[in-house]
Amino acid sequence: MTLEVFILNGPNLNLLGTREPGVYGTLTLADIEASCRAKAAEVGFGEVEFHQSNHEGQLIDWIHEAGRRKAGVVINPGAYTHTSIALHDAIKGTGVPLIEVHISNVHARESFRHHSYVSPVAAGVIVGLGPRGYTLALEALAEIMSK
Ligand code: CA2
Repeated sequence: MTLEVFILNGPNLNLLGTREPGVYGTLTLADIEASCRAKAAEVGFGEVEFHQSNHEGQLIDWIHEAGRRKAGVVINPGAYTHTSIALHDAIKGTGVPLIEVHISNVHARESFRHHSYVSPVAAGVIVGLGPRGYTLALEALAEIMSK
């Protein structure tokens, strides 16, 4: 069976590489997509859907689609991490295997970034390792999904 992964990015992550390099580094989302596609192929994913949206409902629709297709999900939910019960419910309701990624160390930042609605329904969380978090998440997800 072909392993499939959805790599989802939430609000403002389309701005990566253009501002706040001290917090988010200099790589663009297109750079991250390229390294994710290479890593996904290396660890055995036959299909990759890579998306970004500034809209909560669109992210939820992609999680539902991943669920229907029995795909795994790597998600950086951006600020929706800290606000979205709807995202929590979508992940719980579909049962998708999911890894949450944050480029910055949210725990070393403002207190409003310390709580995540996604973490309790994620298989794992990678925080503060920069864009490398995405490829580490793909390695872990491939292992989880092949069990
Ligand atoms: O560290 C992360 O990956 C975050 O998910 C990024 C979100 C933030 O709200 C989370 O607390 C942590 C923000 C993404 C905004 O990205 C920008 C990139 C460049 C310039 C401005 C924003």
